[in-house]
Amino acid sequence: MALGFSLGALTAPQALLAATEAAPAPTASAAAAGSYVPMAPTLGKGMPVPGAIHLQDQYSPLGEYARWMHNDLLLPIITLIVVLVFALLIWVIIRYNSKANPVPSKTSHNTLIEVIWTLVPVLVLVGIAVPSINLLAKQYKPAPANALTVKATGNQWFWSYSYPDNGGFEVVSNMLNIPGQPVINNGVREDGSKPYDGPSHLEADNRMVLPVGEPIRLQVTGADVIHSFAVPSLWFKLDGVPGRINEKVIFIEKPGVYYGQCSELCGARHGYMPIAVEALPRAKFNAWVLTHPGGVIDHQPASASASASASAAAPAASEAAAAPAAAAPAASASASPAPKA
Ligand SMILES: [Cu+2]
Repeated sequence: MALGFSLGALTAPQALLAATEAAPAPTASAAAAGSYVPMAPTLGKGMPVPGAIHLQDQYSPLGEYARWMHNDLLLPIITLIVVLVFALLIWVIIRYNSKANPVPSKTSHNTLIEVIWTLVPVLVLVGIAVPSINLLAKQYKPAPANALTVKATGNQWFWSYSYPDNGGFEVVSNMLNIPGQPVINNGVREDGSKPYDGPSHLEADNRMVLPVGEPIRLQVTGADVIHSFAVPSLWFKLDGVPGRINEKVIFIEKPGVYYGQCSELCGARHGYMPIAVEALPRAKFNAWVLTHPGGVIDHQPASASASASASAAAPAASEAAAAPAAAAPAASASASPAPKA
């Protein structure tokens, strides 16, 4: 940010020009804001599929690493060990039973064999521990200071999502009603009544919308009892504990809709608090933010773009120039310290 401001001072005349050009942006962004339509999910992506027995396809770097570790490291090692132990057992049963081997050997020590059966398991455990501890450490790595913060609160029995960096608005997310069944939660309409609805029991009336391609600081808490925010395809699970905030980075590589559920038994309707995460490119995320009353791009009010001072507008103006794809909504964020286009 400091660099941004010093750059801004150097490029002040262009920044003024850019700020002038950005002036009509609120109207443009308002139009863009009105154009938000929820994304239709891709069948089988970010959701469970019938008959599947392994981890869901992963859409975050940590998830891909963990999936590699499970599929290509742990499963082969486990399979080899099971096959080896089973073969040894069969061999002992057949070759050394009392009929086949009436006079048993009196051997009580064999140094070579003892060294092997101590060393090999140690090496196997070290081989598993290195990537395992590496994954654990990566999962605890905090978000960068300028990362977008989003907060998920578990309630009996729905999720609410607030966006403190975007004006503090809150999205209440209820499960859609199950077709042909009485209203079981607080759902406002039936699943399948809109073309973009996902699977029943997993789709929500208002999704958690996040930008793709950037680390997001996701904070999780509980309003009443312990809940757990879990989205398998994004390799994210974190308990929401009343009176405390847990946080972890969520990073989504590709746009899409990703589903999860509360994963801590939290009461009678625990099974009816799904999580629907819609990941959008930054510009579309910004447009979605502006559909909410009081919604602002990152920390700065959208209306400040017209009146922002040249120095404050400079960082965003230079960012906007560097990223034409950011379009109108990002331009209206002129005073934002770090709009991540
Ligand atoms: Cu819950």
